[in-house]
Amino acid sequence: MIFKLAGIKRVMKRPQQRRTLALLGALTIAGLLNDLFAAAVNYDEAKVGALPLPNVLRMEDGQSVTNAAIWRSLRRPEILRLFETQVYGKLLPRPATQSFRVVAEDRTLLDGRATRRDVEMDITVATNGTALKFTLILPNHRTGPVPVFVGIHVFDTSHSYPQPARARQLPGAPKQTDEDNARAGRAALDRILSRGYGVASLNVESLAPDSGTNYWRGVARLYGRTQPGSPGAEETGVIGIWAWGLSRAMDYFETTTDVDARRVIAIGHSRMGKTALWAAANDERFAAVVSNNSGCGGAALSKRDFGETVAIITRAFPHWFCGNFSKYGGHEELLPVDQHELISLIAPRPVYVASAVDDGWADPRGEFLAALNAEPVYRLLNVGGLGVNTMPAPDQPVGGTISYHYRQGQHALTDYDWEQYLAFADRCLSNVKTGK
Ligand code: GTR
Repeated sequence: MIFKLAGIKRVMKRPQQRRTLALLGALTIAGLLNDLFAAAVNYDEAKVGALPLPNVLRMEDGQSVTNAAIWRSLRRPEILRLFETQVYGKLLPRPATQSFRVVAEDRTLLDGRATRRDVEMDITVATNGTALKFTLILPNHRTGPVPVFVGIHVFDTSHSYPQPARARQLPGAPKQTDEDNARAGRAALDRILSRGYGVASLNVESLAPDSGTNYWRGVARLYGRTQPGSPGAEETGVIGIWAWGLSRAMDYFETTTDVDARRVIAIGHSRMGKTALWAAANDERFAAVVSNNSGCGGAALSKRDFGETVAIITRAFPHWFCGNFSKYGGHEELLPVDQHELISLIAPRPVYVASAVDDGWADPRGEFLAALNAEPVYRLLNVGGLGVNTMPAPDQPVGGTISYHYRQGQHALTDYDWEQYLAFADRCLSNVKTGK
């Protein structure tokens, strides 16, 4: 033993070997942690569990919701309140003072077929202020106000060719050059604009940076947060702040004659899909919403143990939610609300939920089931719903006022997705009264 210890000590004296041992130790610990973590993620449908979902049409006190009036006056506010107190935190109030400035406008985008407009929103709360930034791209062939898709980071606003459909690259795939990206960006934009839609993207930096230590330096600071730290029990998390930002963009759309504010669709991929759903649940000015691969905390049911769970997401991203949400990690049976009820808050407005085959992390079946279980509210409000009971095969879009598809491929917002969303928008916005 003494000999062994002496041997190790001798080795530890040599810097190169010391580093190697430290690295091996770190790798083993990281490996063990990875294995533990991987073991904790379930991808087996047989092991999902059978936690019952809250009945969207039954009040907490057991009363049935039998008509639209009870839904509107009692049950909808009750569900909204549960999401505010247990999942996302209550949205911040609208700022007392806000104004908009067009800081740049380029009418020559896409060989003159489009206009790019960079807007800053000056916001003041008490004596503190900040400027939120977003970029709006409009088709130049418009004859009146256009419908618009709006989301957070729907495209990279710093790029000269915003890329609304850039798919995430598979590891090992040939690296995309700037030129490839520019080409993909142009094609996607062309598709959206030639169909008569505008598209707008907000930046998170001045709204709420996506960081547990820095998120509070955005708008939260104006509303009283003075230091880092995870959101308190019912305090607005970052998803709530981002959703609030989408409503500020909507405020701008109401002031500009180029956008038809009655035909604005909130859209988001992944964490921004969660955001789009929560924004539209709160702000009924959004005519419709698209959730692309939004997963846990978005369209996927929390009470299913498949892919990312409440425990995993609140550990990795505690700043996204109000503090209370983390209590339900591993105790989902206690959660008084689930994500089908988030979708029900959108009713009677159209909603599109989309999943991808290679995106088990986001639990495609959980996303489909949330859409399906929101349907009773859509039916109560006489606007139809999903129209199917079983999950469709890949690349077979289904639905009506609630629409759904399960696309081949990975976690991304792709050309295929945009094609479906444009058809959905054409279909469902044609009934909305247009114009200003
Ligand atoms: C993941 C997170 C998901 C999803 C995704 C994304 O790390 O676990 O909930 O939001 O990020 O936004 O791309």
